[in-house]
Amino acid sequence: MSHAKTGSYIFPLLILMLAGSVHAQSGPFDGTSFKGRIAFSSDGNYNDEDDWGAFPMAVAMLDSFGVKDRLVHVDYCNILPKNDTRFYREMVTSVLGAADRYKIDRSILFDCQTDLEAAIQSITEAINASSVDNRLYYVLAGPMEVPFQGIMKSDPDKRQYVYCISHSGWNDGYTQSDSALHIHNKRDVIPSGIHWIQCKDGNKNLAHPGGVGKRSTPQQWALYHWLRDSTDPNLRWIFTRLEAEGRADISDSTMTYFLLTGDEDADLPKLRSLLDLKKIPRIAGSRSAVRIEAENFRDLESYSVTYSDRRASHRLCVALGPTGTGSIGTLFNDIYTTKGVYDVEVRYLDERQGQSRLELRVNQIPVGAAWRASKDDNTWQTHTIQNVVMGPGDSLEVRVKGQGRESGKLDYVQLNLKGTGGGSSLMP
Ligand SMILES: [Ca+2]
Ligand SMILES: [Ca+2]
Ligand SMILES: [Ca+2]
Repeated sequence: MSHAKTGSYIFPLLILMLAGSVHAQSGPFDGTSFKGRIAFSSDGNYNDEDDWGAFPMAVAMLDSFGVKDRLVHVDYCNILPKNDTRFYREMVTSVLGAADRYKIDRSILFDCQTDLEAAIQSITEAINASSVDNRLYYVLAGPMEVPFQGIMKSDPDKRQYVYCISHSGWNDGYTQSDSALHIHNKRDVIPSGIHWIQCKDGNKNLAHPGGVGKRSTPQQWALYHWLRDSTDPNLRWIFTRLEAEGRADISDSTMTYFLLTGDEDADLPKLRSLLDLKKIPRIAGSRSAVRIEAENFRDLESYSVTYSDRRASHRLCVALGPTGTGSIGTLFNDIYTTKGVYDVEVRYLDERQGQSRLELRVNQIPVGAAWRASKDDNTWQTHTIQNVVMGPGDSLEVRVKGQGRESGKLDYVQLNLKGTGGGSSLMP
């Protein structure tokens, strides 16, 4: 892969000015107070046991950060096409057990197997209660169907204040073996007007092992013995929920850690420090790198999502349709981001069958020179445009003019922060 660098849009003096200024907290959490509300969506009733442990861990995080009063909605057991009675019973035990231990009001809990209509209604009401000063952060730890139904019934004008957070291609509806469990996928949700935020996949650091049907080894269990041996009885109880799983997998809880810290790399030492040692970590003012997956751009014009290239980030990318010309566009609106100077990476596949022309635009204006996919070696390439000044609310677009039989595949656009801008708080 090459690392081409082009363009320069601001003078070095401006970089220094921006780098030296104090930037506003871009939240939603500042280490003390959480601005807005939180909602959870979980499965656990079929297929994968991980939420039996991940859900209590996420609630324990809210408790440690002192923000559990911000939780306004929980839907769970939300795999609708199938339901395994043993899985269902264990997930209900985890959800009600966590709620009672951490004093979450049961009135905000919605069992999708017994109370689906009320679950959907609750999502709709949570969205409709949103405003510029009271945003909703909806953590998606199961399939998209129930969130989809709640979002579709909501007031379209309120969706701009809703942030859906996901980390998993499976949850998002992309799977080869379990497609029968998914009715709608995230592409049915993303164009609705909500903001879609994808953090890194928690299976890397918080699943030992990941994968349905596997068992943890003694060495893997030992990584979690700080829960078993804690002086906190609630953490000791969470360990019993991992034992019920038969393996130590709390991967979906990575999203809640990210929501409350801006840190996409939750791991066991960090969770131990927070939950057992009760230390609040440093909260990111602005993330140093924000990756916006191409498959999560709001508007795909002549582009569609392609699944299963293992070389692609989250194994998903977008490919051009037969017209050979298209674009992807979205708003830059991730959490813990700020106005600043960014190096912008565009990740694209340079196929042998053509030399497509690519161009990046910010707020409809081209930044940097257009370039061609002319290496023709069938590898993913990173093209970097340096020193782009942008901030939350700005629009991003990649325009591609296909050439030959190249399909113009795009994986992601990543913004790497070089210096932060002063002042404004920067959400739309
Ligand atoms: Ca899950
Ligand atoms: Ca090419
Ligand atoms: Ca991707």
